Amino acid sequence: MLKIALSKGRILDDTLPLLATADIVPRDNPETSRKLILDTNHEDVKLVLIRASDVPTYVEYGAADIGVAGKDVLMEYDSDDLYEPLDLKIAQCRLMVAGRENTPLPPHGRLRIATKYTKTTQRYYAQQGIQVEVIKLYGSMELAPLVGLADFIVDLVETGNTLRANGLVELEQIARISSRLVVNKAAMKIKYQQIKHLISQLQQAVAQKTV
Ligand code: PRT
Ligand code: MG
Repeated sequence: MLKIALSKGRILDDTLPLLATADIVPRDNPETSRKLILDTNHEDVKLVLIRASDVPTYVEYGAADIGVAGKDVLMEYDSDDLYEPLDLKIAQCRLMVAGRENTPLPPHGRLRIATKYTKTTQRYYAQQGIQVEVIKLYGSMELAPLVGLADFIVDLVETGNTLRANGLVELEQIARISSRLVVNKAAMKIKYQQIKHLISQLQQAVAQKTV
């Protein structure tokens, strides 16, 4: 049995065509079904639908053998216990520092950064020897600089429309983001042939798409 963890939304939308090229097709429509475990055209392959940020956890603990997760989520999860064998080149965006143009230096000295990527943000500034105060938010990061909660935000940017609509600008790029295939280390050994086969099929599917 091979369990593949995916999250609804853009990752599922972009992964299903790749899986289809690898001849894996869910029996029910994942967008409309309320099932969390979906059968596929293969008796021994199932799709598990979970939150994007939970995918690394399921795969690390072996509750799923394989998963698809954004590099942003993987950087924040920061585990040495996951294989990351393939860049699927889907759900592409960038992790950015953003803020108001000409943000005045904070009177309190230390920069305050609002983000849901607290570890990644700490690491990014620590590498530059800059001390910051990171404020954890769960959504609507763009609001923080507008109401004085933070000087800057760290968030994903795709078109830049969300920033622009809120009068914010991109300041620094922390990383380019795309979704990656992640594999449980034990599963990679025990189900080597099956997983190896799937990886090479997905690899071809990605290559076909980017030609
Ligand atoms: O369920 P949970 O809250 O844990 O997950 P989620 O809401 O982050 O899931 P989802 O489906 O929104 O995102 C899944 C993955 O898609 C992310 O982890 C990224 O790797 C990737 N991705 C690609 C994006 C974007 N592009 C993106 N534009 N994730 C989010 N956005 C958001 C961004 O946060 C911001 O609010 O879109 C807005 C910016 O878009 P633009 O086009 O206005 O710049
Ligand atoms: Mg979301």
